[in-house]
Amino acid sequence: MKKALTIAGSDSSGGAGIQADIKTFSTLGLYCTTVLTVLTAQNTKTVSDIFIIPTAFFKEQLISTINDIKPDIIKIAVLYDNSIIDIVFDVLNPLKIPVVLDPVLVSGTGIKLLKDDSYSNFKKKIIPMSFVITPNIREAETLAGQKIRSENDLLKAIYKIMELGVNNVIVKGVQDFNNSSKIYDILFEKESNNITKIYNEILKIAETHGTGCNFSSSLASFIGKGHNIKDAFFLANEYVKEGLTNSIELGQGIKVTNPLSKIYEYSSRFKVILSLNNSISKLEDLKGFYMLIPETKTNFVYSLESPQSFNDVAGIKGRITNIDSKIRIPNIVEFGASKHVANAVISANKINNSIRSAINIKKDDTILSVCKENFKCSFYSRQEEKVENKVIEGMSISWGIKKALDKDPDAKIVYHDGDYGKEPMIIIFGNSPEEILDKIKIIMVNTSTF
Ligand code: PXL
Repeated sequence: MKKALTIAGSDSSGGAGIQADIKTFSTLGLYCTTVLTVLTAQNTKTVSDIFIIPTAFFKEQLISTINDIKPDIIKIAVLYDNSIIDIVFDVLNPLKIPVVLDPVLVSGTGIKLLKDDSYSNFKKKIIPMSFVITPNIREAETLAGQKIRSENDLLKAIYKIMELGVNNVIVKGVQDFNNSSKIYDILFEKESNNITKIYNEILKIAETHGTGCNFSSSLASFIGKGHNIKDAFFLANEYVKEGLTNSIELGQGIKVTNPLSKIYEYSSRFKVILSLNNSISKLEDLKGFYMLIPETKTNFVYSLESPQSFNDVAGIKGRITNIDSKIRIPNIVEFGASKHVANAVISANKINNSIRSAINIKKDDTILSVCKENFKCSFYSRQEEKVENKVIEGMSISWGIKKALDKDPDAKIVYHDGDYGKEPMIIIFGNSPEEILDKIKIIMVNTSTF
């Protein structure tokens, strides 16, 4: 496993700083060691205080960590003052490990994260020991000591920064000088004289907390894994976009990027499929279950939390059918495989968000009375549905489930009596497929079908 070292500040709100670095390095498969420079007390609106780690302890963290765990890549962000800069230089410069430098000068809310009297030391010692530096446009202006108002200014600023002794410069969040609706990041490579620009949609970049930290730590991850600077630039851009698209509103201030969103999504999808498959094989063993299968057959579904579309609901491709007393279950469980029962769960979840799983079964008098004796039931009548609604595919079910659960939001079973050409049906809801199975067993025992 590749190992990263990040030298950075703590962000108590969890969106930026060391917290962002740990999430990003870990997501991208590197082991992340952390040496803290400052602790910030902050939330999504402001940095209210800052505590500087005592110099001797900062040094102890660094020495202790790297003497044992030798990093493949180093990321440096908040350094705060001269004493920290001197230690970082003295300890790390001789090691010749590639450094990704995120020159964090002030927090998003304007608190200084590098002291004024430390700029020159920072430029003299830290920039020359770095493989790449990743300023945003304001940081680039400060480092180059000039305003950037045109493409020409930008190139001049990049040259000035390179002259400080770093071979690769990435300036983030440049508003296109000819078209204000466009924004780009630019990489300048000294060795090849190559310029690479990546255009991104405007708005998103500047207004989300943690973007800069996630960018530099993902860039460091890809370089640490052996990519060249240009590939790492593209890959980091994609990674940051993903976190931005899924950013979350945590507090009253700006949104926070969520670089773990893909990991959560994949693992949730995997768990849903596993659990549904497990319950389906148990259902297959319930010999009398065929008696509960309606003419139009059965589907069994399980959704992610707060499902929004069919693609958030796993179901059986095809349906559970029976030939006489033999149950046939196709062994393909997929997201998006069910329409009708999936629709029922999507609608039910909007009213009762603990509902994530469902199965449809036959409605006859015996089955219904057992359901009513054992569970809270509600119903809807398809005759009450407006014709305009009936003609839209899939609308009847969402309309009906809403109607039934609005009457009784705690109901776990919803039924309807059918309509012209529509079979009456019972839908059993639950939090999980296991819960649905338990209900099926109770119904089977009480209808003597077990
Ligand atoms: O995003 C820059 C940054 C880095 N590190 C820490 C921060 C901030 C911005 O607020 O607080 C600790």
